[in-house]
This record gives sequence, structure tokens and C-alpha cells, in this order.
Amino acid sequence: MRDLSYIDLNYEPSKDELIAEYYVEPAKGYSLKIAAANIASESSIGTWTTIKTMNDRIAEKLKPHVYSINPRQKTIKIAYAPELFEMGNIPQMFSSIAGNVFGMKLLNNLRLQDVRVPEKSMSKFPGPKFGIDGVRKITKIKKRPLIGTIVKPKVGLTSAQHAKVAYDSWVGGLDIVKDDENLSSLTFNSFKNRMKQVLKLRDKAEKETGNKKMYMPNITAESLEMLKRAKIVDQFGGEYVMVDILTSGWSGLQTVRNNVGKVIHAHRAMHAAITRNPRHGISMLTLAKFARLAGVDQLHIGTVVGKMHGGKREVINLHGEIEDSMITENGHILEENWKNIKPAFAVASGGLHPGLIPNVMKYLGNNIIMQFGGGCHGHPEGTRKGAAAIKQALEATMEKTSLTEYAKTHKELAGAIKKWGFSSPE
Ligand code: CAP
Ligand code: MG
Repeated sequence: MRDLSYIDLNYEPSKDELIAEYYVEPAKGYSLKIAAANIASESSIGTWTTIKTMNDRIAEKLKPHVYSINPRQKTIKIAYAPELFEMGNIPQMFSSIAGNVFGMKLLNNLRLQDVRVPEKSMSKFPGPKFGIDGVRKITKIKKRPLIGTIVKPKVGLTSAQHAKVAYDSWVGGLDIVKDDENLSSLTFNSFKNRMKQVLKLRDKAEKETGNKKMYMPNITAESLEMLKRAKIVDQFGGEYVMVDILTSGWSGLQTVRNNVGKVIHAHRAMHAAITRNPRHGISMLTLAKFARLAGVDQLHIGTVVGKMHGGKREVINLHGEIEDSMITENGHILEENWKNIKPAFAVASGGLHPGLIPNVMKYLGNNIIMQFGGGCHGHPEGTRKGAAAIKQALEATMEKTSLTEYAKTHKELAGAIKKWGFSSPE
């Protein structure tokens, strides 16, 4: 299709239009302009040839405008009329701007870098039910980051063993315990039995420590089954649900947000299949924005210093130069000020250990949740001491004392530093 009428470089987008920014590598023989026109067409009302069923009213009202082409950065920006979308229906919106376009032959690579959803349409999205303030109210933790663990091994423990690890983590000093992304309801650790045992020991840990303790059970499953599992969480007094938002899909997430009144912890398992290639796919920034609109209260965004892919460029850009940064000058993207949409917690997880806490907080600030799996249960003296070492490292960082100094009087932290030092894992 070589209809260049989608291109209008003098066009001024209105604030009510949705803006999509793409990185584009056309295939041999195609210009960036032709590629841009085809992306605009295929993501809206067009197809590979002119059609007799098209009419002026549709073209006038719904035809998007490619209003920016940057050959140096190979990026384009397209303005879409809001009527093209059923605002609030995230699957439909992705089927438009993140659908067929990725498969077109005339493109070698395409990456959806960023999306601006018009403020006027934000009211069509629920956003987080609790957000940062609501979670801080529930947890009674006013300013500092929240610290938690993922029960390890990921799967394999019985419900009783799982509950014991959770209990040790809480009494050791952690605020939060969560299931791993691949733990659901398994023969040796059924969902219902796990809820019963873990939440009973949560109550015990709260009594013994006098502190509020949270458990984030993974309800990821078929959508209606997720609602059933959320009811089981409620039956045993749980306040949280965890959802693998990409593997269960936007529909699954929206079903949970619209029907479950619990704090939603969003795991992004599978994201790297979509976000990792800087030339093809969808940026984590785009996924994070829609996750917040859909209503997650907490979302994994990376650590910069941990084991997962995603260095400064992906997770941080203090000056907003690079396109798909998760951090703006006013904090991380999930706490940016949006009309009617509450800010959400960023979750830093993946290869973290106490020695890395000062760095993570330097990059990501205090409105974060730091999660430690191996960095807790891998402590030389086990889970309870591992939890204590994490709490001590956080205390030291909050009072601006070096970890080395603090470790002189806190042996759990000393043990962690002896094993892992201050460096990032392989
Ligand atoms: C971390 C983790 C998380 C990752 C997810 C894991 O465990 O439980 O799933 O952090 O990555 O299974 O690897 P460790 P991301 O603390 O033992 O590394 O947060 O980047 O989405
Ligand atoms: Mg995990």
C-alpha cells in the first residue's frame, strides 16, 4: 500500500488524540515514509489495497495522522482519533496499535516505544484501587520502601513447608511474602490449603511482631477461576492477590480489577519476550502505562543492578532524553501525576541482596517494594537471618549509614555481605 495520505508532517495533534511512538526499520526497497503510512493504515482503518467500501466520513473521522518522522532515530509518531478505540478495552486498543503491524513484510523491525493516552479518556480506566497511598495505609508503612521475599524454591514445597518459610520471613523482619510466578495450585501444594496455612501463620507473625504482615498469593489461572481463588483469599483474610498480567492477558487482569477488591500485585513474567529487543516488540514503558490504567497497585519494573536484563537505559533516564525510560524527573513512571489515576508502587526484584539496597534506592527512590528470593533464603544462616539482614540494610540506608559500618554491630547483615558483597549477581 503506497497511500501517503496518512502522512501529514504539519499536523498538530489535539490533546484528545492517542499518540503512539514507534521505532521503525523498513524492509529493503521501502522508505521510512511508506513504512509509516502502512503502520498508520494497518493499525486503524486500512489494508493492503484501496477498498470500495471505504467512505469519506470514515476516512475523515478515523484516519490517523503520521505527524512526525525522525530518520535519525528511525522513529515516527502517529496521532489517532479517540473514536478508533473503545477506551478502557485494553485488548482492543492493543489489537489496533500493537496488532498486525508487527507482522508486515515491508518492515524488518518495529517497536512500540511509548503511548500517550489522552487525559480525557483516562476516566474510562479504573486505575489502581489502592495505589501507593492505599497500600501504605494498609501496611502502616509511611515513608520507607517495603521489603519482601518470594518463597523459594519457586515450586516444590508443600503448603505446610511454604507457610513455614513465609512465617520465618515475617518474624525475621520482612513486610511481605509472595508466591513465585509459576506457583498456582499444584498436587503437592494446592491453592486452598496454602491459603489456609500461610494466612494462619501470617496472623501469628503479626501477633508476635506487632507489625502488619502481607501475603501476595498468585491467583493466575483462567479468568473465572481467578475470581474463585480471590474468594478463597478473602475467606482466609488475605488482602492481596498476585496476577501474572502478561501470561493471563489484559482481559484476565481487567476481569480481576473489575471484580476483586483486593490489592493487585502485578508480575510481568514473559515481558522480556516482548520488551527485551530494543528494535522489535513493545517497550516496558508502554506495558507499565497500560498496567497502571488497568488498575494494578504494584508492578515489577526491574532493578538496574539485579540479575535481570534491563540496565539504566531501560529502567532509568533521569533527564528523559531516551524514549522509553521508566523513570522521569519526578520519580518512576508509575508514580507520575495522572488525572483520576492513582500512582502505583514500583517493584524491584530479581537477584537482589542486602548489599544492593543502597543502589536500588538511589536509582528508584522510596516508593518501591524490594523483593528478595535468593537474597533472603540464600543467607548463610537461612531465611530468618536472611530477612533480618535485609531489614538491617534498609535501616542503615534510611539513616544514611554505610552498610559496612552497620554490619559491625549487626551480624546478620555481616553474614550477607560476606556471602554476596555489594556487587550485582551474574
Ligand atoms: C526473583 C523472582 C522474580 C523476578 C522477576 C524470580 O527471585 O522471583 O520472578 O524478579 O523479574 O523468580 O526470578 P530472586 P522482574 O530474588 O531469587 O532473583 O522483576 O524483572 O520482572
Ligand atoms: Mg519469580
